Amino acid sequence: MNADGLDEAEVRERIAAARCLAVLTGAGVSAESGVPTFRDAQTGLWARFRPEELATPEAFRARPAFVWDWYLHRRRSLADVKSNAAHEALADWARRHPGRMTLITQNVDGLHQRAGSTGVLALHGDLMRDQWLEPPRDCCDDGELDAGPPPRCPHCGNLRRPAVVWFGEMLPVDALEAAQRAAQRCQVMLVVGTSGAVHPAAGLAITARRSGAFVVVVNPDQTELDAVADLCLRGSAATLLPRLLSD
Ligand code: BV8
Repeated sequence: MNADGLDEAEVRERIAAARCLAVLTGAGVSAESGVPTFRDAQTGLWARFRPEELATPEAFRARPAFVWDWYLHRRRSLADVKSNAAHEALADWARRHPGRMTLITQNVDGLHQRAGSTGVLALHGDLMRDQWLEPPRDCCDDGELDAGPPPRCPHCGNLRRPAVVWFGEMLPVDALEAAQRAAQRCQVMLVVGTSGAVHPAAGLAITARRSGAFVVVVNPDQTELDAVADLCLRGSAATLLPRLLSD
């Protein structure tokens, strides 16, 4: 067996022995479903912008229709997308081992939930849902909207926006606190398909390592969390996760 085989065997043994397994995923876990990652080049009208320039409250307030259309484009591209073997391996393991996995995702594509994962800690929100831009008044009713784009309250003009966490916005407190608890308590953390560039999500791997967990990066490329990991398994999520989580 080559070194990688030994590494995978060690990770499988540690997962089998772990009372608590935490998994932190990023856009790479959806790559094999055909969903472009955040680092992939944007397409079409938005090609000349980096996501960090579009996924902000300032960008939305400055160009609401342009940013709204970017989200509509991303929603439509998700309509026919299927979860892949990585999402399914995670959902299947959690079903076989109730209460032992905490799945934390930075993704907003809903593919973990589509694969059957429950209790997913979605740190960056949900691309398929909307919310009010300003705190809603009595007149704001999402059943009665002017079309826009973006859709708005016909009475006070409050805009609808995607229910995602933009850069510069706080993460949902309950999800983040639950993720931090899982990072502190787990014996093993798998860090799958993330460049580790976005905080505070990426910091969860540091918390896990500092709390004594065995941290494993699963990624075909180098990441900003490689130095935090005990082991880096170079490969794709849809190939490696079914092997690491088969028991
Ligand atoms: C906040 C929703 C504070 C929107 C997203 C330090 C501490 C705290 C904050 C900061 C900090 N430093 C900087 C910040 C600010 C900022 C930040 O992190 N900026 C970065 C760019 C430096 N963070 C924030 O603004 C956060 N908020 O800190 O608030 C605060 C406090 C008080 C009061 C007010 C505010 C909010 C961050 C959330 C941003 N929203 N998404 C939308 O989607 O439109 S983040 C976005 O990036 C996506 O969710 C994405 O998932 C995420 C991270 O990217 P990755 O998932 O890692 O994806 P990426 O493309 O980078 O990498 C893909 C990886 O997959 C690669 O490594 C690739 O090799 C790999 N891969 C490819 N194929 C495969 C694969 N892996 C496996 N298998 C494959 N087949």
